[in-house]
Amino acid sequence: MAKLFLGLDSSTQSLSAVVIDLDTHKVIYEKSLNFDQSLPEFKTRNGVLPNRDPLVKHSSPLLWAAALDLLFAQMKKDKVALNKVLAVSGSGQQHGSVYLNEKITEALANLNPKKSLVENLDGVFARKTSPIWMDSSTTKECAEIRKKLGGIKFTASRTGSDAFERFTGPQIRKFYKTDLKAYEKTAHIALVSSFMASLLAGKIAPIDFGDGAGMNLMDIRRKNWNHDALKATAPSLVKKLPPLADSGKVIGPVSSYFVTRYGLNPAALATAWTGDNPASVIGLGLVKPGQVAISLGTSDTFFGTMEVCHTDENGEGHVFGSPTGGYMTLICFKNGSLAREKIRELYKLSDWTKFGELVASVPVGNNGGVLLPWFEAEIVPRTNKPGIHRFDLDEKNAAANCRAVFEAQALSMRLHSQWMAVAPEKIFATGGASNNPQLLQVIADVMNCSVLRIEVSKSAALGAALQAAHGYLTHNGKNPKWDKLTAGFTKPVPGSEIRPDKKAVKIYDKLLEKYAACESDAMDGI
Ligand code: XUL
Repeated sequence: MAKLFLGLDSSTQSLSAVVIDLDTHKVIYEKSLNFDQSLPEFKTRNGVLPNRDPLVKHSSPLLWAAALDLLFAQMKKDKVALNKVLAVSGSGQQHGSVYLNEKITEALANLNPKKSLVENLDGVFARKTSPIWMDSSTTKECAEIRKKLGGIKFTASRTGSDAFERFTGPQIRKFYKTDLKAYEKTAHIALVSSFMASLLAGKIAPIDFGDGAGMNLMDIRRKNWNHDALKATAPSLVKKLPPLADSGKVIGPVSSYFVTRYGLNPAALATAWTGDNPASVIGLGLVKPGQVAISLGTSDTFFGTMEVCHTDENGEGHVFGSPTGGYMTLICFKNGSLAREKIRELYKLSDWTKFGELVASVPVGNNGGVLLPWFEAEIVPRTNKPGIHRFDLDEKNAAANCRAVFEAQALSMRLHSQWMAVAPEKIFATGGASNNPQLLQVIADVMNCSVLRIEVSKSAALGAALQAAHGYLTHNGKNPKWDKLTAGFTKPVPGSEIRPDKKAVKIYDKLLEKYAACESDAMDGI
């Protein structure tokens, strides 16, 4: 008999579903729903609401709820055997927060299947919009929290990360400071992940250790709310937060809303969701310490698993709880595909093949030319002032600028991942830009290790489905092993291994120093 598990991923631009069959270890269904296209009435652009302030990036929690209805309707239409699903889990874009008033508990318990989720949620929000991870408007609040916690090093060693603009704590503090009345009316604060899990479970869901670590509020080692951090953030905060829990922990049966409306198995279990990055760790099969992956998407992320908690003294990288029990590290470079695409646009290149040809036409190391492509405020290195900085690089030379954006991104990855003290043996590359061989070659040469492509278009949703399976089995007294559970779902693309070139490695070892100096120079000037 099929053993089906459903994983959902509520990301910045889309909601995705992956259904796996644990009997055959196969993905049997995948679907993605783009917010801008499927729900234009919410008026988002790339999943974000327009705002005059370029540092403010919000989205709408109702949009995410509407997308959940649409995706379930689509699964029903596509005849997915929802009646055979044993458990549902999910992941969400990290850090984003949802502010709910005291009506939410009752609304969740009584979701009326004759109405849409949007109608059911009428009047439950204490704040209409949700700040998301792209928001960088809380520099002041970060400084206040960091100061109260004793500086960068201590903030990072307690909460897993320094105070970051997009992290939930600083966002909550800004809300408390700028709209005290609405803050006081807030009975529950959820993350995107726990908000979506609450809809599925029909009750307030816990926040898991993976996503909870992205708030600057959780004690990273003890995995409970840190009272100093709560105090430094806003008053009465502990009352507004749900409990913390293991990723994938069973909350209870799914809400009857999804059973009646879409035919979901009434015995299906709703489990705690996690963040998209922790979920991707599972989806990419990084279940053993020391395994590293890079996800080349809108932003680029560099992450891996870690047994013992080790935090970044400089406060650039993050440590989150891993759904596999230990820890995961993450460094997020905001200007990933965003910068690559901007350079492509700037030099009017019709496609990536042409871009790649130009990259290949310039010698490794770009004759010492360095570009800092911070089209948007950058997370690593941290700067709130977008800007394009060129060193020994002619703006008019399209080929050199194409090569420079790839080299800058790889060098930045190397420079800013040193604190992890993990020399990766192999890097698994995923995400849209991972099918760009020139980019992967630059990364292999800069990092001095092989890069292999993994083709999982929906690694977070797949990770979420596997998390549902793990939660279900654990709940039923089994002791599932992550390596066995994930086996077969993610394999490197045959023949995709790109090995480092010894000569290039040497050139980049040297260029790294210059790159680091250029970064400090640019940061000083900001
Ligand atoms: C991680 C981060 C992003 C979002 C993207 O810290 O901000 O990777 O999780 O959804």
